[in-house]
Amino acid sequence: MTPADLGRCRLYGILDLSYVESSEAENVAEQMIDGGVDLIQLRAKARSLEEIAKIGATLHNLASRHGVPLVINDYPEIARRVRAEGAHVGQDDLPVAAVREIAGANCVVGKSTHSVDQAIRAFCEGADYIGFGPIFATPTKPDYPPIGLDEIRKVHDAVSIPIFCIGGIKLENLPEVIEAGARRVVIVSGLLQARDKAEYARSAKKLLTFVI
Ligand code: TZP
Ligand code: MG
Repeated sequence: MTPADLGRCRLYGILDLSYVESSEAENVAEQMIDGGVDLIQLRAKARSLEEIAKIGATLHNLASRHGVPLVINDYPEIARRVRAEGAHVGQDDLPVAAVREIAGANCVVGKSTHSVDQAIRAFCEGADYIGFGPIFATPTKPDYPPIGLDEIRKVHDAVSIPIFCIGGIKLENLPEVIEAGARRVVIVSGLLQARDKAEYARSAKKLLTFVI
């Protein structure tokens, strides 16, 4: 995946295994792809490395058949092993250059940021994209205070890599997130808990498609 490909991504779906049984991961990823997510991340906070690598390989197989890039959260070594297109890390993980070294030069590297200052630092560190949030309070990342909508414009003025707003974003509040300046978003629980996940993604994508 090139930076230009990344720039075309609007809807980032995270397959978070705290919402999805491992046995359902492939099926859910298929629904996300059907709904038009531009990127999929595998996020697995309490699973063994072997299990994450196994699911990662299955998802990569599926996603690459559909031309959808796969990103592995937290484990650049697994990103390399399953030939994922991206590796994503947080503030407490290795620096971007070290992640790139492990994941491989062809892997894009994303970083979670929780303030405009952190976003600037991730940009200077060489991240290919950032997550920016939580915008709203969210049970998916409960210990982080929400940033609020007002910072969205500030972060877009401050850094020029793709910014994916994240945290508590649902179909219901997506219009106001876009209105506040977001061009790209990540949706986790809203999508994974939707009765019809493909339709949910499709609706979100439609709202994002017309954003300049
Ligand atoms: N980073 C910042 S907020 C968040 C992460 C991983 C969780 C987003 O999940 P949800 O369910 O869309 O609020
Ligand atoms: Mg991490």
